[in-house]
Amino acid sequence: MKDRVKVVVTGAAGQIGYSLIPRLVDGHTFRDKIVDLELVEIPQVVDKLEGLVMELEDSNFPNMGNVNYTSNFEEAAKDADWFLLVGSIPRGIVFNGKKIEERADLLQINGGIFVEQGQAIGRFGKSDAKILVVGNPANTNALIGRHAANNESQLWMAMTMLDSSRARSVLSKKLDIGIGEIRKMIIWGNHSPTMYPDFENIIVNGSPGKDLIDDINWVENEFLPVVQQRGKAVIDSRGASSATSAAKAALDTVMACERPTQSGDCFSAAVISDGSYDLPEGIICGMPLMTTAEGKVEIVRDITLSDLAKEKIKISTDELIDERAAVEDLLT
Ligand code: NAX
Repeated sequence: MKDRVKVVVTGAAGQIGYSLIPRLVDGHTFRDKIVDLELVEIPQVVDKLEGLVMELEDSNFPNMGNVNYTSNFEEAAKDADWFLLVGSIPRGIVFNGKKIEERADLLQINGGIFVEQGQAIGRFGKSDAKILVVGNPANTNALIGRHAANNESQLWMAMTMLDSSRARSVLSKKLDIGIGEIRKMIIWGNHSPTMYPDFENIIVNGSPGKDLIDDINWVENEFLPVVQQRGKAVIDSRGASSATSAAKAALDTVMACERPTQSGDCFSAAVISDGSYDLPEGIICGMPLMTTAEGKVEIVRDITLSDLAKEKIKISTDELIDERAAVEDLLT
């Protein structure tokens, strides 16, 4: 009998969901495991998921198991292995009669959602469940969810893989090499324009790649701003935020956790900081991670940070500390 994995996806009727969900059951992400899906939406939207389920059925994915859709997160959470928390309330919409413009309001509203979802995950999710928060502000949402879950054996992550993919794309053009030749593209800090893509620790074709760049003006004036502002550039052009690339990044994160990391490599996601690299403790911070042969995700602890890197990372961790302060009432 084939192994099964149960995956909960929130925001399932959104644009990332549409690109993400079919690829969870295509036999690649979870290889030959049978994938049971719980698709979660808010009550106003949940019925739309009937159409998505029809499409999934019509796609004849051989590894698709049971597919359910619901607005009841607690029900969905029961015995789940993976939670992809994509759903959140975006800036600019009217919520309870008020237009949500301020970051503080955004943090509070989404924070409330993540308290409820976190409590349910802590109580009903598998003890070794992995949780990937995509919905913004992702790091602080993950912090709130993790606190509410109060279940140390579960792993909470916020997604920085898309930032890492964007950085690899820019570097591959600069160095005129294939994407696959660049490894160890670490994103430090917050998933926001303050994040720090660590060009100094990349590995190119198995060797340190920093000297291949050797152009600090390009780093400061092109690489960092292009990567940090890429999300905005996509919105300005498309009139909507990144969707297919965000879905791919979520799948890449899942696969990075599901397969052992090759020796000398790492992947990017934000996890609870434990003081490694002198980062402030108790924030969900982008860091280098690896998955062991036993399937445990750990922080990689042997990266060297330059003074330049430390200075840039501090800007991002200061922002995370400010965000934490804005939701302090949700963390008590
Ligand atoms: P959409 O607005 O298309 O979809 C979001 C969906 O979430 C909606 O259908 C909404 O009804 C649902 N939702 C809201 N609250 C919910 C709740 N409590 N439970 C279940 N569902 C709920 O947004 P989409 O483009 O799919 O983006 C989703 C989130 O990803 C946004 O917060 C966006 O900012 C964030 N992103 C994060 C990225 C990252 O790298 N971490 C990159 C892409 C993206 O910007």
